[in-house]
Amino acid sequence: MHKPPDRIRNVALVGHRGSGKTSLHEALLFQAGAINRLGSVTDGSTVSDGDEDEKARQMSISATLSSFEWEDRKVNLIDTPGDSSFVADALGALRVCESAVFVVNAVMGVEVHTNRLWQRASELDLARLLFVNMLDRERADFFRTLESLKSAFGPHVVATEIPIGSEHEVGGVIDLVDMKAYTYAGEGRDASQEIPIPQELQAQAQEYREKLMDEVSESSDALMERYLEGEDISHAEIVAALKDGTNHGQLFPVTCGVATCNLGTNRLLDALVEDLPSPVKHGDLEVGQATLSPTEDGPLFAYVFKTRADPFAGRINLFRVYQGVLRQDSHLLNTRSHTKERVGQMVTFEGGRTGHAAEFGPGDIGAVAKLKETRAGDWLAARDEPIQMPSITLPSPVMAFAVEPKAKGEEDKVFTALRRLQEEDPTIDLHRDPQTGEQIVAGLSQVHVEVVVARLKSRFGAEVTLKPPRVPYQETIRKPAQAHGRHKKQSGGRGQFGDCHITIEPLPAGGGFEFVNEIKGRGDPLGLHPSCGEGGTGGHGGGDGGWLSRQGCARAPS
Ligand SMILES: Nc1nc2c(ncn2[C@@H]2O[C@H](COP(=O)(O)OP(=O)(O)OP(=O)(O)O)[C@@H](O)[C@H]2O)c(=O)[nH]1
Ligand SMILES: [Mg+2]
Repeated sequence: MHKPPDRIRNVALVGHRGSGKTSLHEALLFQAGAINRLGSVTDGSTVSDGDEDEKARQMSISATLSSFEWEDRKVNLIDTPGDSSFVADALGALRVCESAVFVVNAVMGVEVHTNRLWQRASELDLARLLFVNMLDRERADFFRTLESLKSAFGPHVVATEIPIGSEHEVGGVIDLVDMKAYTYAGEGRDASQEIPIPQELQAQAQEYREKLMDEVSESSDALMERYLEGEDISHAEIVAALKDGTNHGQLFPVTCGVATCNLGTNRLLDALVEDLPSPVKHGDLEVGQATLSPTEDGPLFAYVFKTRADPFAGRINLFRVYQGVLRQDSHLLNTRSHTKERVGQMVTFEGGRTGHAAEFGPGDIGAVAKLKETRAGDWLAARDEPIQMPSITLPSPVMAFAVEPKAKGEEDKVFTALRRLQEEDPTIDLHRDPQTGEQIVAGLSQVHVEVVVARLKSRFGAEVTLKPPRVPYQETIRKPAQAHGRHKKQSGGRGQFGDCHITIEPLPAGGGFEFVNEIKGRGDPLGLHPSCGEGGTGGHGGGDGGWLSRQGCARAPS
């Protein structure tokens, strides 16, 4: 049985490189009981960042999906890479989720990539929570970070809690909705304990509570009136207004903690299921002519947002069901290739363990192995419908290398593997330079291309060398010139005689090639001047300097 769509939460963890997303992903899985040990990025023991190259570089390279149950909701949590070279996976995850948790480093505040991702989340109309992480680090400052968030993302960014203590003395949080304080004694699941609000923090807590209430009361005129008249607003009313504002992208609650110490993550976990929208609440998806509703009855439409190339399991496709129920052993259409696909084994990722599922309901996210044609960006549907997600604008590759197999005769193996990695990451460009004949692999940075090379070896056993690509020097016409040629043939029968005068001159850059026939009267009785024009293009190197060829040609049988 699948979870009803109103019990599902699809959440992407996004943020700048190294802000602590993978550590937070780990802490949330641990807190929810999906794993029994809190792994760490530094010793390479986290569920996400499971690939060897991720462990070696201590950074996320691909998106990782984990599904777990909390408070009778199914949470599909996607940890995304923060490095801009691997932005394709972060943008892909944002597309299929209703909500995003922005993880922000409390030392650095808002960083450049956070801005870009926020922009994308706004375009997609996603609900957003913010988690100010790394409160334990030297020079961490929650309040300075909060101000940087407000100035970057507007006044509706509002703290729902503030920390107790700072840097290595951070010890807990104060909940501004209920005005209750909690300390954390260690990393355990039950480490949080309620305490009275420390005396020295009471004024600050009151100040931030008022800021929160100002925001919350803006949600309705009636609430605003009562608030201004000094009436008590109940816990339930505050929570409902917060939830409503968050769901409609009008309010962005800020929580805080220390992911590596599991501090504050229990509260974030509750917020994921209580405050963030389900696929039902987020509503229908309009794609082209089609309107897809998260209901079980309609024909099935599932979108593939991520492909992973595995040398043993083949292609693994991560999908999101937008309408209907995706069942094992069903036959579906790939609407791009118009080919049939039989859905074999479907997979769930449950905190490091892989499980099997017989079906996925509307709004759910899962994975399927061994589809023949399907890859990221494709739709699987019950009927052939011209349906396409608006394409994501991805950055263009800037770092190109000529790639060659290390061993002779391995061309096929290397280029097949490269094409499979390209399916996994659409920002990799792979092409043959028609002028130099070299195979070029290009990416968004040096690290990006290095990762491709490392994955070729570790996943496909294909070793390559990279070289700077040869630059195909091209010639062009700089100034006018003239030439004259004569053709004579007298080997029996009627002889041939031709006389050709040609002038070449440059055109403005990018002007292409122009041929002007200046033969007057009957000077070319057999109509041979087009061949002269074609002959003219052959000498041009193809650079961007345009050129003009004028020809006066006289030809007559002798
Ligand atoms: N002191 C401290 N260190 C943290 C905290 N969260 C994460 N770290 C450390 O910061 C480093 C980066 O953490 P990650 O969880 O890998 O960050 P990320 O956002 O997933 O990084 P990318 O995937 O590369 O963008 C690791 O060494 C973590 O151990 C925290 O709350 N406090
Ligand atoms: Mg990470």
